[in-house]
Amino acid sequence: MKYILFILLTALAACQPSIATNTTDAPPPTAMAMTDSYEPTIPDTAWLHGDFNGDSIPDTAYSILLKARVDAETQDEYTIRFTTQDIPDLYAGEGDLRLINEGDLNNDGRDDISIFRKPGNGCTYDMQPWSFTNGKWKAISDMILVPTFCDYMSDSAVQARIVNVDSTLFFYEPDYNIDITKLVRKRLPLL
Ligand SMILES: [Ca+2]
Ligand SMILES: [Ca+2]
Repeated sequence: MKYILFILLTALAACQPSIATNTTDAPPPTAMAMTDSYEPTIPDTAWLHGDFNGDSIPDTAYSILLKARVDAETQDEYTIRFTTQDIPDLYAGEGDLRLINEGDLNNDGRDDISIFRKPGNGCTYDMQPWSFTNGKWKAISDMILVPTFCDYMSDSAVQARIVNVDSTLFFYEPDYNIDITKLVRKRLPLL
């Protein structure tokens, strides 16, 4: 009986109309696979001490990889986490980063943090100072651009880009009008 059933199924299969396939139009399976290759890099970062909530107890900030880059055209995505539980994450966005303790930029008695981020292309980093205010992270100013001309900048050199002079905040940028090897001081655009 099983043998007869097998014969019938085989005959039925043989009678099925053949399905025309056009293999020239169909993308090969490997077309969906990523073909870009890249070398993973170690982030500039990643941890920082300070008293960010003003309770006189030292806090530690450290970067956490939220989402890894998927190819050479994208960047890793990070958030900043804190050892102190009542300080929420500070979302950092995409790009390898370094954390800078700016001291107290906005005169509220708490240390403030600048996030110094590596660009996807080129050598112009971006930088933005943040303050922990009323239980939330608040940007102190707009993001500023920091052209590095592809030279390494020390932590102290990065920190010196934003300064508090008599309770007024300034930032330094290359003098694009006269001599880009020199820095000029400008008012920091506060938010
Ligand atoms: Ca603290
Ligand atoms: Ca502050």
